[in-house]
Amino acid sequence: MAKKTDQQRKPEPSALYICPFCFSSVDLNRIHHQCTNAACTKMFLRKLKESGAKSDYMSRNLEEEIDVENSIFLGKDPAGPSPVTTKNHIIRNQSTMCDICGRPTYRRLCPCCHNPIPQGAEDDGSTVFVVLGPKGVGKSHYIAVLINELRNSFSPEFGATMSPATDKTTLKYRDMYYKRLYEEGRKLAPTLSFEGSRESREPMIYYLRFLEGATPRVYTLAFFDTAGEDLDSADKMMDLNLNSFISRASGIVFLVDPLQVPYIHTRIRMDNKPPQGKNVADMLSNIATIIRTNNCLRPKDQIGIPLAVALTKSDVLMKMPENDEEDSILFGPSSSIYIDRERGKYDKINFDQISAEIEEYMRRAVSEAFTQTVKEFSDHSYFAVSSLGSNPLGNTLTRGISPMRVEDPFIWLLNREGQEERR
Ligand SMILES: Nc1nc2c(ncn2[C@@H]2O[C@H](COP(=O)(O)OP(=O)(O)O)[C@@H](O)[C@H]2O)c(=O)[nH]1
Ligand SMILES: [Mg+2]
Ligand SMILES: [Zn+2]
Ligand SMILES: [Zn+2]
Repeated sequence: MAKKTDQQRKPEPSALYICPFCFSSVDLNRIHHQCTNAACTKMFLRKLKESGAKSDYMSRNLEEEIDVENSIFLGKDPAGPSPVTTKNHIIRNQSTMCDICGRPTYRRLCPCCHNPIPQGAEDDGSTVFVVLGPKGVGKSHYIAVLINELRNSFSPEFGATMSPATDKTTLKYRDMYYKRLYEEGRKLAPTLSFEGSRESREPMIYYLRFLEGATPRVYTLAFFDTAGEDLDSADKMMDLNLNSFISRASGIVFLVDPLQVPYIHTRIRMDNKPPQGKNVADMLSNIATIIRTNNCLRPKDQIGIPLAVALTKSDVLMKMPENDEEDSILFGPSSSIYIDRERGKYDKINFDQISAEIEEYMRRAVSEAFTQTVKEFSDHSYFAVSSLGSNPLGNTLTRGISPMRVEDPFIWLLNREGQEERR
């Protein structure tokens, strides 16, 4: 069947794709497919039944076949009472043609977890960005606001579109973040540890498509909202399999909460300060160790994954100082964070200026050990962000949500070396 061979899009042999859902390294020549022809599953099940052979895919419901791989990925027993089932027949023989109706299939699946592989994966791969930081640093609020900003502000500005990869992402974002924050105007609740909740392990995945220019690009953004305590030790990260996620990331946003930094904590005057936090240099150092171990680097080797270090809750550092002590830890009126970046392009000058200022600020206020650890990442930059724009006093966000510079780290990450500038 010469026709069939023509239809098969043969990716380069080296076209390995990191699945952002299960972090498997996938050979794009050996993936699974799904047929969108609604009749195929029924036909497949009928054939199975008629043959009398025992099959792992046979469900009680003759409309849907069992998705063994996705069941296992979600921690469900495929042979148990409630496996994951699908109305769309899955083809596991690497062919791009449906083995039931013979038509080409357009839906590509990761062979390990059966989550989708987007068009363009062979050219652009998956660009998995992770947001990390200790408990209470503001990760959940940052992710929630960032997704909203990327969709509604960044995308129109840069000629991109951002869409959720799966319905699960849509639901998770809406139910766990958007509703509470934007509709009910309440703060988010603390995130559960992965040890306790398996479902939460699944990241929210979005496709960011830049359609303009000669070569349209698609980035896969994976937002993985960890509970800070999961990052407390290298052992724990290994246990929870966070290590492969972090080690294979295309970029890391490491968040630092100024209010948890002892030097700032003791000097700033404000209500409801969070308690002082653990040493952030140790935490970043744990992350560096994990990456080196996983990527077979030696202890002194520099790490190639771009690292954006972002100071969260910057709104608290933008007030008028009440005394000299406070003056020493606040951003003065001449701070570069007040200078707007130029819209619609990567404003390198603006980012470099801010980075230099925040690095010096962190060297002084956090520690020299911290800024030294940051230098173990060959490509790094510093940022200051605020997700809410003001300090919430109770659980209700009475002053609304007015984010500041949350998208900066992403604009920087999307413009790393080897990546063409967007405009
Ligand atoms: N002032 C200020 N406080 C924030 C901001 N974002 C988060 N917070 C506060 O930090 C707390 C912890 O945030 P959360 O996102 O749950 O932290 P996580 O544990 O890292 O996920 C929130 O309950 C807020 O009180 C911000 O942009 N500005
Ligand atoms: Mg959280
Ligand atoms: Zn079919
Ligand atoms: Zn997968």
